[in-house]
Amino acid sequence: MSFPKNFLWGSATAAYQVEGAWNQDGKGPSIWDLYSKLPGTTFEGTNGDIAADHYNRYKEDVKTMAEMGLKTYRFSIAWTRIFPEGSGKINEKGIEFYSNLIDELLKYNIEPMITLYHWDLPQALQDKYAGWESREIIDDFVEYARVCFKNFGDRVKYWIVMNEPNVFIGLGYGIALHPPGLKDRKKELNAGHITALANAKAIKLFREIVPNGMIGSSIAYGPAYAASESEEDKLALEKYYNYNVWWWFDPYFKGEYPADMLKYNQEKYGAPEILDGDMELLKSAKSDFIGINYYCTQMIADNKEGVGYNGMNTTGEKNSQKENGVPGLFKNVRNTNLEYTDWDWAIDPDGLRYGMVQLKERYNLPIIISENGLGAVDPIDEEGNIQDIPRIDYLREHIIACEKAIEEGVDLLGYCTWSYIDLLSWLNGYKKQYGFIYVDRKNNLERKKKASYFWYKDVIASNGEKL
Ligand code: BGP
Repeated sequence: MSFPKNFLWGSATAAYQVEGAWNQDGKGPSIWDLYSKLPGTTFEGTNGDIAADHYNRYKEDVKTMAEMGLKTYRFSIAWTRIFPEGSGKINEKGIEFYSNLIDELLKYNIEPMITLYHWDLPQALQDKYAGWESREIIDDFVEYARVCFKNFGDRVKYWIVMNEPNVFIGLGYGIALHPPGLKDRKKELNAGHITALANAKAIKLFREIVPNGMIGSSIAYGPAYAASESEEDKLALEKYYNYNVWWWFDPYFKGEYPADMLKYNQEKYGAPEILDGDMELLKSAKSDFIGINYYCTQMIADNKEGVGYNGMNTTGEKNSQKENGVPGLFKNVRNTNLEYTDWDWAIDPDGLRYGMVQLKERYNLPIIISENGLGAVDPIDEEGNIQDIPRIDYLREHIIACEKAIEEGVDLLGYCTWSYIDLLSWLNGYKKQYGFIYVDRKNNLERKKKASYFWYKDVIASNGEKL
């Protein structure tokens, strides 16, 4: 069992969650800068104004990445640092920051991996034309992508266009947990389609500007099982996949929608609106890899009784998650075979292996795991050491699952943990930690390496032999 020689052992963050400096050096406000300050939107009113202050401390952070031996660092660019108003005038200070970060990484032979869109839409574009609801965003997004490709494409090979369109559209337009806070299925379907068009256009432009680069998008992936052998549950599972999973992967990686679900959505909601040329555009944009963010699997059951959306555990109180579902199609139930985290996410390493094999069979593309990790409240002992053993156990098991998937023929290019450093969880605050590095929020954001930091260092040094 072994990983390929040039395997990209990595770790990830995202601008809004780690950078802070929310209005420094000409940065414009994003939808999250405003939304997180509305009462009741986030856990205990937390926001990313300061976050881990990575914007001002990136050199210190990159230094510890280098000591760890990290092969790749995945980070996102804040659109509002490059275009404070979303379009129009460029903020040179924003270009300078990411350029310096890239150079700093390359100085230590860490491969930068850029995410172009990790949810922090310029508020100006939300105000101007309702952001992802309007096709006007496509050209503004592609222009932003062009400026990034031009400025950083000489040094950056790996690019992720969108981070989890299924999450930011689903939570933004389906269940009102993210900005713009709507519950409107028709808008959700249309906005989702617009993200796919923007992704495709950006990929096509990328080919012209960064001919030797590699590009894809990352989807939040929740492979699933049927709750029983009954025909009803098996059918519900199929509906779950077409509604929630392939609905997102297919337009991004095959240039089409699952036919039955397209029919269903168009009959029921009159959406997505597909104009002439849309499907040709989707078909013509080829990704180099599929990005997946993997945390857990789902257990799916029939939902004749009509269970709808019943909220999400954002407090870390285990077992507080209620059943959620889409009436008439399926519902998510507890999987009694698995352990759950305090946020009620099923811990299922084998689901990662299984999920990757499924993707290989359906799309036959290389895969990058752009996120995988354990959100937990880490224990600190009397000497102030952070023995985050559950995180080590979680990552070890998932890395073993990667090895197995590789043996089964999956072309896995890299594995990024979420997250490199403790940072803001959008809805769960700073309480839900994911990092290798602890940030002491009571003590000037001082950094401290956790047990998992030293463990992952050995994993990388042994190319996955020493787990
Ligand atoms: C993904 C996001 C990340 C990150 C992660 C953990 O959906 O891409 O930005 O937040 O999930 O999720 P959470 O912070 O909700 O625990």
